[in-house]
Amino acid sequence: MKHFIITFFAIFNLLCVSAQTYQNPILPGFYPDPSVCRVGDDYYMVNSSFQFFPGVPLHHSKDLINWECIGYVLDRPSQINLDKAGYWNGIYAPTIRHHNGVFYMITTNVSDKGNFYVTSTNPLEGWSEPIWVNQGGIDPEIFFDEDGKSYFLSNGDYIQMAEIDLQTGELLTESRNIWGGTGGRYPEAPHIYKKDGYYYLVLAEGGTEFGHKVTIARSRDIYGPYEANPANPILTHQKRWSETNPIQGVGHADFIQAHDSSWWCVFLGFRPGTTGHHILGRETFLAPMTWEKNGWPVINGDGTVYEQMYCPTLPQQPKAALAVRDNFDTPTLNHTWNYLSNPHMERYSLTERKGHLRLKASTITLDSVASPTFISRRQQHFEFDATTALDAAHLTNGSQAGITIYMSNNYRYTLAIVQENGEKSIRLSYNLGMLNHVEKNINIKQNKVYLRIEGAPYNYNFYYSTNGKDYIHVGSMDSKFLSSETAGGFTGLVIGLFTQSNSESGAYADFDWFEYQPK
Ligand code: 6LW
Repeated sequence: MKHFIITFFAIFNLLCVSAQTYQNPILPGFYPDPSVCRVGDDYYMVNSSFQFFPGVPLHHSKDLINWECIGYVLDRPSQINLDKAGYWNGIYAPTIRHHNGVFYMITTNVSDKGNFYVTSTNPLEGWSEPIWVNQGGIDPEIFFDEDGKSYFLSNGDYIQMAEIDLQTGELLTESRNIWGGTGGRYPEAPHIYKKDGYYYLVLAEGGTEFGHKVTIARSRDIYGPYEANPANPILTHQKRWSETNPIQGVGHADFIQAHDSSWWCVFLGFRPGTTGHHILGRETFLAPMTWEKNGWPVINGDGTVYEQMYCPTLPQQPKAALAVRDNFDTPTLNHTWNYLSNPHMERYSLTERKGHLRLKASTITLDSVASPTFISRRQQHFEFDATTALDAAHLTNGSQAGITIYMSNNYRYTLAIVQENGEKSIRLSYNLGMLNHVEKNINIKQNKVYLRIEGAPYNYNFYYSTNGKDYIHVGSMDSKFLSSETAGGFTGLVIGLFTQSNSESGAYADFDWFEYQPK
């Protein structure tokens, strides 16, 4: 019996050690440039958001693995001017920190006055107006030293730093160059951590593509000189053994010591599939870290990470899965949804027809970098069904309403119900840079239609239905033409619902529900 028990526990232990403990990415879909902070055993994470409103999604977790979106940091126009911000512009990489009971979110609006920060004592109650900082570059952070001084860092050709007055945002010293990295292009995403008498300065280098990496240097003086880790880069998939890793382009890391003293880092990466084209944007990943006897950190053993992770974690506290269907019966849209640029809120209504989202068309179309009538959610899975039911009875000639898989004002596939000369049709079209084409037009008599985009591994399939049961295939389109490699930009694909018109004729459509079902 004793032997049996020992054998049983040995096998049990083996199974535990070799069991997968979590899945990367921890935030799938377009969630780039992560930064994380801890308050007791609560973790908060922010990501860049570019031309989308509200700006800077804020997630909360108890275990660093399971996250829930609890709102957005920049949720009112006075904090975020996105005028003409396309998918290369708007809000770049943010940093989040908690210091003396106050949260700081520090970022850049490249479509406005550059670097700024906002503060909050309770993120659920909102954040301050922006405090602008007169230092150029991007990827800013504030480092709070133990002696009470605070420093503002950002990148240029070098990482530059100045002491800052936290109340006013005024720089108290000249900005000085402190480190330029190890020679990779685009030294950026600087973060300083103080540990065992050293200032550790962590950077991203190589640019946010396949050559991306994380490097680190240290100094006993915050201004340097910084000594580079001989083992740099500490995280990269630009290695031969990472050639076939589904995760590529890892970099832009932020470190965090958990409440059980373990160390972790969050960082971005992307999953290009076998075609070398990524469509889900840059996503957020997590890896364990250790500090070695020589005083340098090591990320997941050899600076390589995987989708399936096998390491001890904090006790996990899974979050409830997001509802597949949104019936539009809440007083406000939930946190899944984002607008483009600064939305014209009078064109959106959840109250004028109960249980429906009314989208009122304007002449600002999906081709514009202004704000069309449009709401979107991120594509977070390679395979999914996104379906919506809408009533198009109040379209007018020259207007349309529908669903789109959207990378930018120049790159998207759209399935819409269109009205022209009093006739309605289902129209599938593509916009790929200078290639703009109506692929199919199918006349219909009904006002109530169901539109579906199916995400398949390498393409999208488009369907419509007039009874909600029988879906008719309209066409297929290759997903790689919407990828970041083809379309450019810093974002990822989103699925949007929209209306637009060629005149201000009062056209609108009522969306009854929307479903996003991963497969
Ligand atoms: C981000 C910066 C970057 O701020 O792209 O290429 C910017 N690197 O780190 C947008 O993600």
